[in-house]
Amino acid sequence: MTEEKKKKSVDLASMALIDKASSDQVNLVFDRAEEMKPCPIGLVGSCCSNCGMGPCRVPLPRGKEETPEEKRKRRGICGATAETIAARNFARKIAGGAAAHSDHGRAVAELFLAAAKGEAPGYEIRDEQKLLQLALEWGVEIGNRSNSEIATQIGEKALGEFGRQEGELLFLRRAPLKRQELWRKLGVAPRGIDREIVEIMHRTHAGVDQDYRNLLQQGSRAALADGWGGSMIATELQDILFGTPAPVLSQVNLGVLKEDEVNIIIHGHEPLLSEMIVATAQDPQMVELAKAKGASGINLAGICCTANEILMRHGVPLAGNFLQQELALVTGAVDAMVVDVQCIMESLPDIAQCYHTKIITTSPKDKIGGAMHIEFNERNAILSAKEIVKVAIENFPKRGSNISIPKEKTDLIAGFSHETINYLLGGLFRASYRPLNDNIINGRIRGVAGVVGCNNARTTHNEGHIAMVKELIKNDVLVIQTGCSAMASATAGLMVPEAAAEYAGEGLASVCEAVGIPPVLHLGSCVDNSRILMAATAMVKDGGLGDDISDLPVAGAAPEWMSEKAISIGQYFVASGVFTIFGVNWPTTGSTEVTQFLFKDFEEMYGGMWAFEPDPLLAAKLMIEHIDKKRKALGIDKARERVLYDMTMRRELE
Ligand code: NFS
Repeated sequence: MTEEKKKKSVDLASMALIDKASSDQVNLVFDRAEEMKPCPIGLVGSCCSNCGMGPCRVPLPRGKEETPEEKRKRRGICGATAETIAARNFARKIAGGAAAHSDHGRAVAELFLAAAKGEAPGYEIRDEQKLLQLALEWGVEIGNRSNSEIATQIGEKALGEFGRQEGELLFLRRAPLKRQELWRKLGVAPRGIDREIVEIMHRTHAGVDQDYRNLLQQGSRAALADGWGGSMIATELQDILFGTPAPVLSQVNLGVLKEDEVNIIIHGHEPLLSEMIVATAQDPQMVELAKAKGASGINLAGICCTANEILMRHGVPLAGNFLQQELALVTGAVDAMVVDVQCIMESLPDIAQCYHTKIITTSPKDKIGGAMHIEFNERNAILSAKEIVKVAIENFPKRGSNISIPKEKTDLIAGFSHETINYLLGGLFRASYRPLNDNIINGRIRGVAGVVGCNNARTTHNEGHIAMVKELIKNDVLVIQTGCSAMASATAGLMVPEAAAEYAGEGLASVCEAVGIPPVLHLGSCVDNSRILMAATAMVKDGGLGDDISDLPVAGAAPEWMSEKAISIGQYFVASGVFTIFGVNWPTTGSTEVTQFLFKDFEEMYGGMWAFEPDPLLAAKLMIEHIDKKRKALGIDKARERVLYDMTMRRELE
């Protein structure tokens, strides 16, 4: 299928707004993707711009076998081979992704520490139990100490993880023992979070590490520092500070915007300020002010991972995922869009000019030309939040008449933290993963798949996520999700308990019905992929499914990935032992050796490996095959055959 003929989205609300944008003469990400083709050399990792002699291009010769002589000559000016160039580019993507997640983790740790010391008014410890658990885990004395003293020491320890020079990250000890030993043996157990990222930047500088294997191993080390470091710190401390998510009912899609209320969209990633905006929007004074301006209230909605954070903890509805951020403005009904960091399109202020929306940046790390800047000050967060909400309210009367809010909105249940899954499956008195493991062993649940990641304008919005997830649950694979992928499934109605009967295979449906959960569980934002690592570890520890993550009948996927963060996530999934498949395109195909190393050799080293398949149904098939391979190795394949036999027999009887 050619790019031009591809549908832009499978979502009706998005399609209607794409049409509206075209009649409003607004240029969208979808138009830009059509106008600009990807550079075919950069796309496959064969372009190097790491020094001033390049950019050097080292593409594979087209349509013919390369002679050894030609291959020997396929180098950059500095002499770097196509392998080194592809591996350097890949490692730098990991560094970018790990840096983004981890800098988010650092910001949370800094706020956590300030809150513990009483220097961040408005923030307090919401989950005391989790605070104490972490204290026990990290060897922080509890005794008669106050929460504030304990949290101060935890905050200091957490911050120390970023600048740690020696030893290993504290959270590595959470992983199955066998995995920890493997990391040590392979020399990829991360020392400090910042250190591993800096080392990638050093080793990928011209003329440093010129062995692709060695580069990609450092890639694993930095990625593990993300998953078991920066991201896990973000998740854990956010839970302690803002509360650990529990199941909550909400709605998703652009239809959550309201014609008669002040609409504020919170977009970005760190829930630090957005937590305060949620509180401020409920402030009676603010609601009065909104009414004085002719609105009947204040309506908050989220985009991207900030949306997931405030959905998980407060039930704030989701306006949409990455490719819907511009479309939200096209409704003409957004009075302010507040952004912090990551996945924010620079086109927003330009589009906002066609309507009345105020785009408000809040982070000193993320300013955008044409946007208004109200800096978030954690020492006075309530004041920042009030100022922002006021700007939105004042802007409400300026709405034009060119307004169109789509009808589409779908119910979803979110809030499945690792702790909630434990509780829901095991019950209050016996919280454990035992029932999940038992149902995997008896074959009702075939396995578990983590489907995560972004949207990508090079492929039809949401199509890959929804098709893959439906195929997996149809085949009795329980799906756990985060990020924009979770939002895609939610719009398709897959995150309500009723979806089990409609879309899931008989085995999975029977378990979901008994427990009262949807067949697709929303675990949160992209830093919350650390919850997936914890869930996998809990499955190993509960027993019966091998003694390492690589033994589990599980798989991971990002069918519409686009960001460097997704590459970092994929690499830490793989290095943790998970078969991980990406769609859209693959950034190392310019080097057969590098691709082979990631796809094949990694399996021997880590038990998990990368794969690439743009067709979501074929990708789901590969995931199921991997799950079945693991079932067979565990000796539980027969159980499933019996379950299937039962089903067939029942059908014959009917
Ligand atoms: Ni994840 Fe979340 Fe979405 Fe991709 Fe961006 S919002 S951190 S990077 S686009 S899933």
